[in-house]
Amino acid sequence: MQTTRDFDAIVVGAGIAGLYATYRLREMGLSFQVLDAAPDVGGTWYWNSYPGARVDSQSYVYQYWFSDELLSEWDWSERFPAQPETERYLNFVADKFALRDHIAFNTRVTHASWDAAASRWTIETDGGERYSAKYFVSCAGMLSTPKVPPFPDHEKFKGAIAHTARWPRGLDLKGKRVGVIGTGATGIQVIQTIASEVAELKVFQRTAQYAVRMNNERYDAARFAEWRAQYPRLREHVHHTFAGFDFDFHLPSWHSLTPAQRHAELETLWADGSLAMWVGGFEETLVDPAINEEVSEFVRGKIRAQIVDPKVAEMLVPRLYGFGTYRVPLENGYYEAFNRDNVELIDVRADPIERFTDKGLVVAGREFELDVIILATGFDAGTGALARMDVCGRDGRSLTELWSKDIRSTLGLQVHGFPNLFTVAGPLAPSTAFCNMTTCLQQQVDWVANCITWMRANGKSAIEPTREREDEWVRHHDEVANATLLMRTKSWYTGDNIEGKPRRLLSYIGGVDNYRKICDETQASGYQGFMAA
Ligand code: NA7
Repeated sequence: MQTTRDFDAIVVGAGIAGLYATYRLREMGLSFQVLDAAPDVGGTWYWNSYPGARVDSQSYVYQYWFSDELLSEWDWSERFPAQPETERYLNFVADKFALRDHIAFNTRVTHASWDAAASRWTIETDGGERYSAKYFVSCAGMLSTPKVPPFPDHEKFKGAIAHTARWPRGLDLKGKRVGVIGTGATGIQVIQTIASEVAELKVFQRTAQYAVRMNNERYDAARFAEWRAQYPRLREHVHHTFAGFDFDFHLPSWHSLTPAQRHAELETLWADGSLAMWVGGFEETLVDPAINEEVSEFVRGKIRAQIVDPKVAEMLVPRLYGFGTYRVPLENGYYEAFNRDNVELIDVRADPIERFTDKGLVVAGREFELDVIILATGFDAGTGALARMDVCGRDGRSLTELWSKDIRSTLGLQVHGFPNLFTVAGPLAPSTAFCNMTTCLQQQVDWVANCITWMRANGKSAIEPTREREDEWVRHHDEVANATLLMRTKSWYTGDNIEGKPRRLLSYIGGVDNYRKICDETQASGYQGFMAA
């Protein structure tokens, strides 16, 4: 007979959030088990090992703050570190704090159900293990379920097909004929990195992007020491900005400046070469269509200036949506890659990819012969990972079914009808898209850990938001979202990249500072709006 192992908590995921949850739960003296489908720690930074993968947050704010010793021991080598360095960092943290002992790798959750009589979750895995736990903490990531478009005759292709989010380590692209499908933040990083090493690169673009030129910098010990000296300020400050970075919307109102002054401010933002161009300049860019169009035109000019062939330039200039209403990628040589003779841009908006063949793929009747097809086609964001776990809450309600009709949550942290399920980086929190991830993930894990501590101190065995509180949060979330231009654009932000997914801005856009205050108030009020028994 199958045995069930009992714990206080089951944590899913050993990425940035999961590792921190492991640390916190152990400090609290809980018995727990962490489960991760990957063979090692890292989450996003394990799976996305494609060429050119890099953090778009400044390294000095993309890290853990919980240990002074850790902060004093780890030096970042760049302003925007590449994937191998970030993965090394997470391994360093896991080893330093002996976190691996708590993690079962190569283990995927296949089912979880709430037993109301026992006030416990039963959790099953693909290896046939069965666990029982009071608390079910998902740290499964908001961009962790790859989207693989159903291209006809996919299986016929005789070369290699690689999704960026399941990158086969060791895949050698040198001298190969490579096709990249997708030009989001990921595709851009791949394309600019491999263009000079492959024989031929065919880029299949459906939607052009407003990519901002990254201003990366290598840090030597002296330069990095300047940042380390700022850690006490930074660790506090990131929780008080709009998007969890060191910068914030800081400019005066657009209309209070002359056109020349605005232009000068945009040039300064551009020169900074970071996401400050997006969530650190003029706040009105995200809400006022006329201002947004002016900023968009400024960025279009920057893009055009980098491309030699005017026809190619016009293909790469976005027009269908405004700047910042879709995740702004940072680039380092992306546009210049299209000036190379071995790189060709193919528009697949008017003429979508028809099918794969044994030799490559077909667009508008033309067959492109390829050795490798790279799918940089994104994710089922926000809800994908949890929706695939077959989570059944109170009275047998299914989270998968709920979210297939209406994506709801309370603060992105809990869902009505699912007691003791904690959804770190769940939908309707800033962490899906509008946050420097380490800021929000640590804040959310802290919220969960504090909630469990409170439950234990107050003899509560189950907690969940009331229906009314959830309605209120969803209403507030929608009000804030609808006041922005984001809802006008179709992308993974709104669930539009996945057929049949209900449309809602997946990420809370009321600001990290504001969100944190609401979370803190909820905690300070003794979880008002939540039922705890
Ligand atoms: P994204 O931003 O969702 O980009 C996916 C890209 O793939 C995008 O250009 C899509 O075009 C394209 N795509 C998806 N399906 C197809 C089909 N069927 N045909 C052609 N092109 C297609 O994912 P990323 O991985 O780049 O980035 C996700 C986040 O990770 C990023 O925002 C960062 O926060 C980190 P579309 O735009 O749908 O026309």
